[in-house]
Amino acid sequence: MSTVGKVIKCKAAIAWEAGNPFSIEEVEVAPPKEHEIRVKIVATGVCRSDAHAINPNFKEGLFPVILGHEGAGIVESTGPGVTQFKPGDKVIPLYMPQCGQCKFCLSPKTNLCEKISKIKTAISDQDLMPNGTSRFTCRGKQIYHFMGTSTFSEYTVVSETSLVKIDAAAPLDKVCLIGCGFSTGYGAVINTAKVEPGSTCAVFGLGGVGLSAVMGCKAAGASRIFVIDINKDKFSLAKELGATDCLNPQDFKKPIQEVITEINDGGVDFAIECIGNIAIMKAALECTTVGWGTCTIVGVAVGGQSIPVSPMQLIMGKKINATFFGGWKSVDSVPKLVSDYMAKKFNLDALVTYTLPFDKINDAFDLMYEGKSIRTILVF
Ligand code: COD
Ligand code: ZN
Repeated sequence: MSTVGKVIKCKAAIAWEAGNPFSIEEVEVAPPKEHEIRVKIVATGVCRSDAHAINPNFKEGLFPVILGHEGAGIVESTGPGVTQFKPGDKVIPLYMPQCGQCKFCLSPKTNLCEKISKIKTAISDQDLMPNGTSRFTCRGKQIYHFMGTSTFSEYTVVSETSLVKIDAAAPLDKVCLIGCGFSTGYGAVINTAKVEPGSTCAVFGLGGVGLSAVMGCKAAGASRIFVIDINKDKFSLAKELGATDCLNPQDFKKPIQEVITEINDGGVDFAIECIGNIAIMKAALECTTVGWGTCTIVGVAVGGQSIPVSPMQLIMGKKINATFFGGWKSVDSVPKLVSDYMAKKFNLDALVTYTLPFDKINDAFDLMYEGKSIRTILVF
């Protein structure tokens, strides 16, 4: 029986409050309104940013909420006015929309889009649909959306500017990683840092984002790729993906930035911070060479702390920049990234440590907290 135009009852993981495990519940998902699409999520990754959102120190989170922003699925139905999507299309929800019309979309200088309504605090943004209401209810309560995607639900509703159609042959349990982790790390290197052939790089943090940054450094032709992590279990995969020097800061008496500047002739050309720790952001800037070193920040620190940057570092020619969704204009780039994956231009499979049924979502978070997974993919 067709579900079009009807409320769908399905499974979702609800975060009722910060700091507690998810509870798998039956939720009601309303039909899509104007310029909205209801998507059946087939697979979703679990990213550290989902963990940030339920961290009690992260003050911006709204509850109860359905998290998840690294998903892939199939269009179930479309609301009035939708012309670019039809039922059956394979799609990736986009936490960074691309409306194509705002001053940011019209500029080649940024991948931001005005449709992120609270553009200054993008990370916890898009907690309701653009008309200010939710499409989710559970036990009679309205449930917040998350990043405009809410992929921890068997069905979700997204705005048409937060969705893109991809190759019908794409394996959704892999390309979901293009919805966040891969694109964020790889794009930070290619689009934001603009790593040059023959250059030296340091990637801090070897989660899904950092390892994707390592892949980006390798693809850009870096001659030496330092990787830094306190979990040495991450080093073998980092080496497979192109790392040349693996450093655990706990093995050294000196700060890691001093170690790198000593080994590498005064510092590296490019440093990429993929942890979300302000002390490491400072170290990343300091491990770059004077003259032209570039530090690219990917992480956001929980609790809204600032980076203590000495102006002398900048006066001596170092640069600091940052990236959101790897600088990709999402609607333009995600289908191309999917095609590149299908053409074996990069390796997403290496990032998938576990594939688990959706009901195991709390186990997936535990594996991440314990440092035992790069990515766990949950499948419905
Ligand atoms: N020193 C060295 N390594 C460390 C340290 C430390 N002090 N602390 C943690 N690490 C290592 C961990 O062992 C782990 O290997 C790695 O850092 C972090 O990996 P994950 O798997 O926890 O994280 P990712 O790769 O999923 O996400 C990293 C982000 C930096 C993207 C995330 O934490 C974040 O800050 N996100 C917000 C910014 C953003 O762009 N959000 C958009 C959607 S992600
Ligand atoms: Zn993410």
